[in-house]
Parts: sequence; C-alpha cells; structure tokens
Amino acid sequence: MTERVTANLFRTRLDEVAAATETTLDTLLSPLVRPGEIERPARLLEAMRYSSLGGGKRLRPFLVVESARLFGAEGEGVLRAAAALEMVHCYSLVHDDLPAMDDDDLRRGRPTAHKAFDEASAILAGDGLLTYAFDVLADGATHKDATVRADLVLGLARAAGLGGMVGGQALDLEAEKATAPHQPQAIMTLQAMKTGALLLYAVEAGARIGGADADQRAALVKYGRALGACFQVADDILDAEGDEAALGKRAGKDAGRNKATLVSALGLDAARERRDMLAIDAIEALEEGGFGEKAAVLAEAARFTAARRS
Ligand code: GRG
Repeated sequence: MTERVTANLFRTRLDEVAAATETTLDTLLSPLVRPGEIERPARLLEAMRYSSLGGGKRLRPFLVVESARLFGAEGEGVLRAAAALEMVHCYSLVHDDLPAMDDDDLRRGRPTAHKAFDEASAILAGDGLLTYAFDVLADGATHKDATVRADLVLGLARAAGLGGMVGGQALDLEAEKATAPHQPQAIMTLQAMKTGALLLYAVEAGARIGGADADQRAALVKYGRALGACFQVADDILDAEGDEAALGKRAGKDAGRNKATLVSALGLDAARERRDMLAIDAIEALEEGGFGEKAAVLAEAARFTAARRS
C-alpha cells in the first residue's frame, strides 16, 4: 500500500470508529433505566452525555477496535469495550478541567463541563462515567467469556487508577510545585502513567478480546507503550506551539505553570526528535509482531500521533 492510500484508509477507519463509538455511547447513555438501577437523574445524564458525546478524536476506541480486528474480532462487544475506555478518558478530561486541577474553560472546542453545568455536576458526571465504564465491561454483552471480561475490568482499573492515570495526575500536580528542575526520566514515568496507561490499555484490550498469543500481545504492548509516550510528547509540543483554534483548548499553559513536560526538560527540537523516534519504535513493534498489512492502519496511527495538530 502506498503511504497516501494508508493515510486515507486510516482517516476513514478513524471516522468510522468515531461514529460507531458515538452510537454506542448514545445508546448506553440513554434515559432507559437498566436492571439494578433505580433511576437515571436527567441533569446528571445530560452532563454525562455532554462530557462524552459529540467530540474528540476517539483515538482510544480506534486502538481497541483496530487491535481486536488484527485477530478478526469485531462487533458490539468490541465497541462496548471501546466505549467504556472512552468514558474513562472523558471523565479524566472533565476532572482535569476542574478549578481544583487545570482550571480550564474550553475543551473539544466547547465550554468545559463545569462551565456548561456547574462544578458539582461536572464532578458527578466524571464519577458517573468512570463507574459506568466498569459496568459496561463486566456486562455479559461485552464478551461471552467471564474470564475475558474480568481481565478487561482489572486491566482498566490498573491503567486508570493509583498506579496509572490517577497516580500520574497526582505526580503531575506535585511536579508543578517542585523548585528543582524536572528530570526527564521522572517526566517519562509520570507521562507513561498519566497518558500512556490508557493508550496502552486500548491495545491490550483489543488483544485480549481478539485472543492474541503471548508474542503478539508483547508486540502490541511495545507498540502501545511507544505510541503512548509519542502521544504525550506530541501534546507537550502542541501546547508549546500554541495553536488554540486547532487544539480546541487553551494552549501555552504548561510553561506558565511549571508543568513537567519534555519540552521544558529537553527543549523543543529534542522533544520533536523524541516524538518522531517513538513513532518509528511503535511501527517497528508492529513489524516485529508479524502482523503484516493487517496492521497498516495501526502503523498510520503512530504517524498520525506524531504529526497531529490537535
Ligand atoms: C483528573 C484523574 C484525572 C486524570 C487526568 C488525561 C489527564 C489525566 C489529563 C488531561 C490533560 C491532558 C491535556 C493530558 C495530555 C494528554 C491528553 C490526555 C490529551 C487529551 O487526549 P486527546 O487528544 O483528546 O485524545 P480528545 O479530545 O481527542 O479525546
């Protein structure tokens, strides 16, 4: 496949997965009360829908779906797992935007949840999305095999929690207050937790649903780690470059807040070099996994992650 054809195929697949994720989230977040629930409060549901529908690149769902597709797995169960992961991602954005954290007014080109609603509603919408994600994964409609479902739940809990995203966010907030220069290795650890863990989980979930063998799984883990690191350094660079219109959120905020970023630790040029190397590492991991042409869109996702403008 030529590079152009692969890039077009990637955009098409990303759009298709985004549309399917939107439909799945829309269905899951309907007013219909499910067995075991008592009521779905209208304003909370509205805030959860506002926070998760109608925006975002849907890169994490894409990675779940395309990793599962390597092994021929597709359909409702895969989309439910993808939607569950996106709910956790959306919750993290809502909470990250709160005044007690990054205090942002704009997200995905719209007012942040606490601006569109109020702080309490935004906190509860985040809590609701986080909890619902595990409900969706544990439900028999996600996978017929209870062991697979348990693995999906455990993996997401570990990726999102204390030793993953939440832990990374805590380190990130601590680092803002540090007086000594941030060390690159510490920044990489923080970023692997804060951002990398969910991206890595995306491909691990796809591999688990698809029934990857140990070597295939190891290759995807290598890909996911490199992609996650590439994604975050690209984010640091985008913030420093500061195109707010393209980003749909405030830019240039890292430097003013003493944020631990690879741009501040290494400088812009070295950060760009690292971003591009990580994309190559990710692509090489797919080659090592022996997935061949089937992994072309995942390889393109790595190129997209390094080249992205938003
Ligand atoms: C509050 C528990 C808690 C965690 C917050 C994810 C996160 C941790 C903070 C978000 C701040 C941030 C901008 C992190 C950089 C990487 C990142 C997650 C960017 C947003 O992800 P995209 O670009 O967003 O995939 P879209 O909107 O496309 O889904």
